[in-house]
Amino acid sequence: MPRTRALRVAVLAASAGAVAIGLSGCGHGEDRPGTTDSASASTTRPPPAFSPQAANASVDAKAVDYAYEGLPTSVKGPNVFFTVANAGHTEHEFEVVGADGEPVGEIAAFGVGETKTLAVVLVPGSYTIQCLIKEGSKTHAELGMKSTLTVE
Ligand SMILES: [Cu+2]
Repeated sequence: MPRTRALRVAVLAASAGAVAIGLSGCGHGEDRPGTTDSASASTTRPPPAFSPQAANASVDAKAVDYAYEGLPTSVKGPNVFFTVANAGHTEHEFEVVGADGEPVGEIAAFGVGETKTLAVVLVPGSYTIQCLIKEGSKTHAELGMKSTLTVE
């Protein structure tokens, strides 16, 4: 009998807590761990600058030996979401460099057959996309793996 009553009280407290937050200490306590869990889960994931849904432009490209295929010459900014597949026979990277020569975003070296994404906020202007991995004494960029992208 006491066991049944205790269970019923717990169920009532749980449903009360779910409907009206802060009515009892129990309801409040139940609400907090959920909030904390979701907050810590999102901070442990690598945070992109924005979600693919929030992109102004989505660009699908391929990295081959030694060029980028499928890159447009201009895109709408500022939120540009790149998806890059390595369709070559060696590692490649995808570095976005501003007109001032400063890198603004990068997909670090990734292997054959891999596909990586990069969410980057680009102000209007001209950008260079390049791969600086070396093949002998030359970089892939010097071998042709370099593109210009205008962000509108
Ligand atoms: Cu490369």
